[in-house]
Amino acid sequence: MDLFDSLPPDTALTPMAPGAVLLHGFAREEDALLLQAIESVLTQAPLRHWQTPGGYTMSVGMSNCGPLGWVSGASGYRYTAQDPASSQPWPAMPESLMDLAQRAAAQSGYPHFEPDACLINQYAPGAKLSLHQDKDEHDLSEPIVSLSLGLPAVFLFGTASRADRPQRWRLVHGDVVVWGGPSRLAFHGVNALGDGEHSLLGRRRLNLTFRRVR
Ligand code: MD3
Ligand code: FE
Repeated sequence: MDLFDSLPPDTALTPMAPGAVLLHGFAREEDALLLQAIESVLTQAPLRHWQTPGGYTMSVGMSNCGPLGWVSGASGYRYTAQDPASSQPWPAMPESLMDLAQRAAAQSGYPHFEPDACLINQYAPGAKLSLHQDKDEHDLSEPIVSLSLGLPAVFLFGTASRADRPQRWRLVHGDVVVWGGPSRLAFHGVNALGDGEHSLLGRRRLNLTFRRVR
């Protein structure tokens, strides 16, 4: 099968760096279905603003679905099987979300991606994510798939050295990025979200990251 056979006809691919590829608008035509699945997760496990180990309250609202979820507190970051707010397992990962992540990964050279965690980040205008690395997952040869919905964001994408000046990329509704290989330990972050109104999501941006943690 040709690598491009299962892409929507107008999907463009942009290599961002070795191991990182931007699939423009990959999720756009299923956006309403995906949003419905996300909202159903958020009903069961509402968004919350974690404390950082340094004592700050994060401006991004977060929740999870799938067997493992990312949480933060005074004692540090970790993945848990239960939502600390309810002591219940995180909601199951909806099939539509799992399927999207696996199609995007396959398209990008990862045909066997089986995520066991999906972190849901919600940005209101002004919310931001400071430059950081994602390295709490056991097998760093596994990629991370990210889905952006709603208002556009300026994404900062550096190298494995914090000192290097990051590139800036605009991520818009329906964009999917697959991060693997040499990009997996790159420092990255999100600039403060600009105000606006999105026709489907309103005044916010959602970003989902699909990960293989264990
Ligand atoms: C580059 N989220 O939750 S996803 C995060 O838009 C996070 O909410 C961002 O960074 C957001 O940790 C961006 C893009 C992303 C995710 C993982 C990466 C970029 C990455 C891992 C390595 C390099
Ligand atoms: Fe990250």
